Amino acid sequence: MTEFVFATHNAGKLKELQAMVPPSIKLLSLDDIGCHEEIPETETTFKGNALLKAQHVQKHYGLPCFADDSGLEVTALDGAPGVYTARYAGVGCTSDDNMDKLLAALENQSDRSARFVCVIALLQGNEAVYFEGFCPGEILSERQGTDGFGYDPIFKPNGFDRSFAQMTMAEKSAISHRGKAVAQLVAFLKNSQ
Ligand code: ITT
Repeated sequence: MTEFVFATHNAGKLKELQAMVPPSIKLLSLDDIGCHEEIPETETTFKGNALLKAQHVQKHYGLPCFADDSGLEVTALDGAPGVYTARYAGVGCTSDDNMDKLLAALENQSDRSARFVCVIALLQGNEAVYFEGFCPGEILSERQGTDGFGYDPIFKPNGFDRSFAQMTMAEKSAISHRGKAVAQLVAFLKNSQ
């Protein structure tokens, strides 16, 4: 059994990760280790911010750790909101505020293509190993479904006629940016045992 902290304050991400990792990997949440502070995300890349989150836990709690930084890149917005996806509508905003802002920004836009990106940084001593996953799709013109978290109700992955919020967690994870990144992480951990 290997124990890792998954450095996120996002309950939706944690729930997905817990369902994805095999029983041989025990995941500890930030709550489990008593880390309640906000971890600064001051970098301009997903990789940089994933590393900051993992390093924070290693430095202050001395535990094996990985972190995910993720977001939405919208073609018509030149890749925005990107690393600012969580706070697109401002610091302290809700997912509903974010979705409203994105729907307004894409009003009358014919190109609604976008992709979700997820980068996981796994710390091994002072070295970081990165795993990346993408999920191409489009931004719907209105919310569909209520499951999931974040922008799930307005994101429809390519090849499906449902939003992420209309899928079960297992269906979403099989094709999602996070599911793809985690599959690589799990394979890496198995090979390095
Ligand atoms: P942590 O930093 O504590 O992990 P966070 O929510 O701030 O939590 P990010 O900085 O990685 O996480 O922001 C990513 C945002 O992108 C997240 O808040 C969601 O709004 C959105 N997002 C990422 N993955 C998503 C998914 O699978 N479904 C819907 N929205 C997602």
